[in-house]
Amino acid sequence: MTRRTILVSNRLPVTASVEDAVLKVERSVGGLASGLTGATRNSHTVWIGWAGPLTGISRRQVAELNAQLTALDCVPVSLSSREIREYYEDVSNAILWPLFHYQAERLPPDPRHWSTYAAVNARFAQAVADIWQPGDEIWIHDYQLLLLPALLRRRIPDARIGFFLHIPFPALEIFRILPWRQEVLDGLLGADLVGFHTEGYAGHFAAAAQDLLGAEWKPPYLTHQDRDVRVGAYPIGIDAGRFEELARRRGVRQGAEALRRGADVQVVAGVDRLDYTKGIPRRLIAFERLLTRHPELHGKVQLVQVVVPSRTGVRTYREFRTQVDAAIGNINGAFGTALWTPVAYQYRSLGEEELAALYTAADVMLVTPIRDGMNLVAKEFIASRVDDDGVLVLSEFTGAAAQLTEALLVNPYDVDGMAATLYRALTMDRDERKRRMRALRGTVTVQDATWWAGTFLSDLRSARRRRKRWATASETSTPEEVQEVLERARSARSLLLLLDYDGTLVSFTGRPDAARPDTELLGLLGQLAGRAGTDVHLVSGRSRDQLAEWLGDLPVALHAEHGLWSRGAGSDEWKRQPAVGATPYDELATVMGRYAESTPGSLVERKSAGVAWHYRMADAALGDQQAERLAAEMDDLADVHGLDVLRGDKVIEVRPSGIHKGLIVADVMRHAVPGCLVLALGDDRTDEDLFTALPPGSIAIHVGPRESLAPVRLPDVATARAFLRDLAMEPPSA
Ligand code: ADQ
Repeated sequence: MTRRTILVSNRLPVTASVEDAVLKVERSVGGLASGLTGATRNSHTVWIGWAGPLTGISRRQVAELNAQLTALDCVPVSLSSREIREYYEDVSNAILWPLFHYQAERLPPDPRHWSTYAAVNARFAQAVADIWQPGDEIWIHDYQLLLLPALLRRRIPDARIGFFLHIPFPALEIFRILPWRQEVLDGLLGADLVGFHTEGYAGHFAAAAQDLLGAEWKPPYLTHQDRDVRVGAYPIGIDAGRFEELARRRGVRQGAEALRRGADVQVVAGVDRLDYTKGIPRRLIAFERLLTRHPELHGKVQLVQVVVPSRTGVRTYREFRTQVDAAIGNINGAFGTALWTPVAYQYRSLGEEELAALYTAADVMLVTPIRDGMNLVAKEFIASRVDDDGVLVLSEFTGAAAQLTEALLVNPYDVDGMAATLYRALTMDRDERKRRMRALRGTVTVQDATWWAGTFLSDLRSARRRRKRWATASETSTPEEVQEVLERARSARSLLLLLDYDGTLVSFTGRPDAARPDTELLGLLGQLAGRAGTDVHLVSGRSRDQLAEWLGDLPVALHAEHGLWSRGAGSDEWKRQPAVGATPYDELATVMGRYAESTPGSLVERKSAGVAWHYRMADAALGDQQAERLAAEMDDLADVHGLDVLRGDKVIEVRPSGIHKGLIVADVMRHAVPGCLVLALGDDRTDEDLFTALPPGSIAIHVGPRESLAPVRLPDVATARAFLRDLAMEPPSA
């Protein structure tokens, strides 16, 4: 049976209309839908949600609608108009939406109708349970369905359930305001994976679960009531290829020309849903400030502000519209001339070509929400700029700001600053514009909708199911599972391999220096490093000298002493991990020196990270006694300097604390191609640190019989090498 992905969201992704008494239902395109098309190639997607208000539809047409929805793999959940008012407008849009966007003062004085919200969530649970079959995975979306994961967990304990929040998850002090905060946390913790746009939101959620429920947080898992819930950041992407294609169309290019009306006027664009979170009023003040400060720009710049009507059923949204209309009227009244309208305002939804024309016409795109989960407009603008030009001015309070760091970031509450940044954007030289836009395009085109959905679903499939469940030796992965991983790795556009050495690539030998790489291994590593789009990193506990001697001629990056030292592929220069504190060598050596002098046969060894005192050759009783005293003395020093005191076999070693293989991951990722797939292989306890530090969507493979948190397991070194050989070889042509 093929696996199905059941998507659940408030609205179905369809647009229904009745034209000339004929009912038309079309699947609407959007980030989620297009991302899934790419990410679920081997599974089948079913969508559950509300079909929309469809007022005036006849009874016959309702039956027709249902038939058409079925043909599109959509399952409608019907909601009464009272339910829509109370669940959707009163709770979702008038309580959860403002609060999660830090607008606590917009909450109604007496928040009500939670029971309707809960009842509608239960209705959705019923609809999902009705169609769920073993093997199906469930992916729930957004703030209207916060209770659904737990409701479903109770009905179908075995289901794989993922949840993604499209809006911010606020800081604890804001979230605590919600009268139903406990219910919301309990609801979300019914999932196996809870995803957010940014690490910041994920951290807020974890903090709330710890503080309000007493959950335990060991990233990436929250543990509560004996269940593990994976939590992570999955920044949503867009169908970038679609916008590139639109931007190249002739009609779009002509539309852009018409908007620019000659080269003399610079176009500043704003495109938003009409929502108080999008920061339109402050943006308008900033534009006005620009015109006041720079009279030379009069007649030379125009703000094209397009606003799509939204939530017209909610009172505050209607009031907000009046406010925006008035502000625009004031600017045009104060500055406009017969030949120049400073703000061209359109209150309507644009077609995709019109939208692409505006994006490509804009010299500057102003995206200045006071809070925004991600903001897709910023990404659509970037994807449309096939000319590598245009400047993005972006609010630091959007999720996008965490990703689009080459934009000009602004604090939308600092109106003066925003006006100054807008001026900077309008006067930026061509080289800087292009350099920034090229970098932005790299992010948006790689971390696109397919990447987003693929990463989320892959983590959902591999999320840990039971508390502290360590896979045992008998549970090696099936050939199908290994094949699936291999396919994923093969089809990744860029691949980053993090490989442990001893026990993973070579078997253990009696003497450590006998584990020298054989010709076959050297050939295999060379082949992997030569594979298109592939970077190979060796991460080992061995010393720099040993790794350099054995593997230094290969084009692979080396990480020695559990990540304390790193050198790039093809470089001879080792760099010390900056996160690890300095070693107070002299102080340690002085203290240990005293012990060496008073304990005949013992000696002090200075290592690259620490200092060790060896007493194997000393009198056994005296050595043990001295070791006790030295260790106690070192414990005091350790507290002061942040050191670890390791009591080994006839040796006391002291080194900076916090050295582990996971340390290198952040550093390696900073230099990696955005969106690359990370695949790590390791065999022992030190590799578990590496696995835990991997970014979301990575693949961790454990080699050998030990226990491990890695979801994929290979029995031994020979199988690990065979796996890497398969990866290095071109896939057999179909
Ligand atoms: P939204 O709040 O709706 O989404 P956003 O991400 O900007 O905000 O998406 C708006 C969409 O509407 C864009 O695709 C844009 O093209 C379109 N749009 C806006 N104005 C338009 C107009 N005048 N005509 C036609 N189309 C228009 C929520 C969260 C966001 C998060 C998304 C996805 O609030 O933070 O990025 O979900 O997770």
